[in-house]
Amino acid sequence: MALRGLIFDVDGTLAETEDAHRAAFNAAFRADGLGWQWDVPLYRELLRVAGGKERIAHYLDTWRPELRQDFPAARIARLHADKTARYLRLVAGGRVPLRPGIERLIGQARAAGLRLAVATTTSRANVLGLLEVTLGADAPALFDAIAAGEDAAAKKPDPAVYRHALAGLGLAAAECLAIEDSVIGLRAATGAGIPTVITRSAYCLDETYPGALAVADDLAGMDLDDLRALHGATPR
Ligand code: XBP
Ligand code: MG
Repeated sequence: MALRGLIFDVDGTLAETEDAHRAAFNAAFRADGLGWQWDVPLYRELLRVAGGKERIAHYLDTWRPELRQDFPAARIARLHADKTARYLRLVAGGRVPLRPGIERLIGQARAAGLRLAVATTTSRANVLGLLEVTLGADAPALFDAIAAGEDAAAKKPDPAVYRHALAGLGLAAAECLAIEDSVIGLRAATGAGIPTVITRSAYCLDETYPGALAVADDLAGMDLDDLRALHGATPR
C-alpha cells in the first residue's frame, strides 16, 4: 500500500522539548512553594507516565505519598496550568529548536502531496506554540490534523490519540507512517495499527523498541524515499 500520510509525535520527535518541560515543572513547583526538584534521572523515570498532570499525580503517589491527600485534581490542574504558561514562554524565547531533518522531511512530504498530522500527549496550545516559533505563523496549516492531549480520553500508550489523527487525516493506518521517540508512543502508534519509525531522543536512549520498523538516532540522514522504502517493507 502506498504511503499517503506521516504522523509525527511532538515531544522528543519534532523537538527535544523535555528539558524545557522539566524546567517549567520545576519553576512551577518553586512558585508554589514546593521543595520539589525533578532532576534528569528522576525525570527519565517520570516520563514513563505520559501527560503532565498524570506525571505530577504519579510523582505524588510514588515519591510523596504523605502529601497525596493535599493534591486533589483541581490543585494538580492549577499547578500544571502554571507549568504550561512557563513552558510556552520558554518555547516563545526560542529555547526549543526542531530536531535535525524534521523541517526537510515536512517540506518533502508536503511537496509530494502526503497528508501530515501530529499525535501528541501534550496540549494543543503547546503544539501550536512550538510550530509557530520554529516554522512560522502559518505552520499549523501544514498539518491536516493535530491530535493533542485534550482530544483523547486516555493518553499514550493508549492508541486513542493516533486513532484521532487517522480520523482527521481520513486515511487507513496502513497508509501512514508514525514517527515516535518513546516506547509508550511506539505502543500507542502500533496499537492503532500504524507502522512506526523511531528517532531516539535525549531521554529515551536506554530504551529498546519492540515492533519498530527502524530505529535512528535522528532523522538527519533520512529523507522521504527512505521512509517510503521502510513503509513498503512493512509486513502485512
Ligand atoms: C510527551 C509527554 C508530555 C510532555 C509534557 O508527549 O509525555 O506529557 O512531557 O507535556 P509526546 P504536558 O511525546 O506524546 O508529544 O505537561 O503538556 O502534558
Ligand atoms: Mg515523544
